[in-house]
Amino acid sequence: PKPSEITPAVRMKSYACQRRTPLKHHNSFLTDALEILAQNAEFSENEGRSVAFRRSASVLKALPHVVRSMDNLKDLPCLGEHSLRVIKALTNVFGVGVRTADRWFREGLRSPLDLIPTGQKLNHAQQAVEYYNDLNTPVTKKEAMVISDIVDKAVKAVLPGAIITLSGGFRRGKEVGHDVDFLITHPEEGAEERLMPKIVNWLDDQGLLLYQKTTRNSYLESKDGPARPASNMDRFERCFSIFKLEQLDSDIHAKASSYNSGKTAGMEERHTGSIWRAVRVDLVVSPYSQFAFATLGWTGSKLFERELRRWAGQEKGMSLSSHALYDSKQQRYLRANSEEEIFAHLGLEYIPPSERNA
Ligand code: TTP
Ligand code: MN
Ligand code: MN
Ligand code: MN
Repeated sequence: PKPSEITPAVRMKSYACQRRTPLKHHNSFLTDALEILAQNAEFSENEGRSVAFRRSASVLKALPHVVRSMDNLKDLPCLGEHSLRVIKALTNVFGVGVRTADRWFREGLRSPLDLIPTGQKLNHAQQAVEYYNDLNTPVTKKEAMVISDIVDKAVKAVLPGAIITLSGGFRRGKEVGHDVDFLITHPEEGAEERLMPKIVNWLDDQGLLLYQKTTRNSYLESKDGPARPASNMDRFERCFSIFKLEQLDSDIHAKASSYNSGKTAGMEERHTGSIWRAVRVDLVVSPYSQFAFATLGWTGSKLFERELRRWAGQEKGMSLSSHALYDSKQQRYLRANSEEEIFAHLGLEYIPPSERNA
């Protein structure tokens, strides 16, 4: 090939938390397929394979150019045999690849019942089935902003002085999400205890909740040891909820088909003309002393979080969770008041939220 056609080899660090991963990158057609396979592996409970696919997708997201041939992949980390085979197939027969990926996605579609935490009453589950279509319609940034205002009002009504942060994908600059995530704290340590039931009651009184399941904070009574929860789940007081979001006129006309009207959804009688949709919202309450860790932990992406913890453990002998950072050598917890301080403790260059889309 002519020199101009040769893509220069990219030196890439092997941990996602050492790399900058933008939201918009050059290889979506490959990373979409790899992530569908990752999801498939997850459904068949093959966690190892799922993570392997996610790692290779993440490497391609950080590449500054489109992958055009297998040569472009020389010396890149985390590309295993399975991933390479998929990439090879897709780069060779691009059109077929995309259609195949589409079909995999449809076949692997989750059951609406997955939305419901186990042990719920059946009528709750049945309701969730009705919201399934809404919940599969991406939440826009505009809708996230409306929900932000509602959550802000609710929290400040029950605890003046509280601080509310939009976290998750919207904090990373995503235009759409599958839900809206919020982190709540109060500068006075302890003032946040048992806050969630009050927030939930306020929202429920206003008729803003279709579903909610609150889990109590279990950090103090947990026996997990320093900064290391038994599972990846954290132990904050948390609410898995479905909001009933009134629609703006302009949005109804734009996307009429994806919304429920009061009558067809079979819900209790509402004002005539009231149109709403269901939106998944995660609320998390953190004590002030853990807020920086909670913010880092709830900003994502999930792979970025996983890689941060792997970096901490394998490269620094530290243990990171959404609650704390423990230094095993010094045998003590390292405090932090900001995400910047946590990156510094970990010996990492600070990566802003918009570049944590690993
Ligand atoms: P998600 O809301 O699942 O993902 P997202 O906001 O990145 O993307 P989407 O647009 O699809 O909603 O999770 C947000 C972050 O919260 C993610 O980094 C993982 C973290 N998280 C926890 O720390 N603990 C948990 O129990 C869950 C479910 C998520
Ligand atoms: Mn989210
Ligand atoms: Mn998600
Ligand atoms: Mn979430």
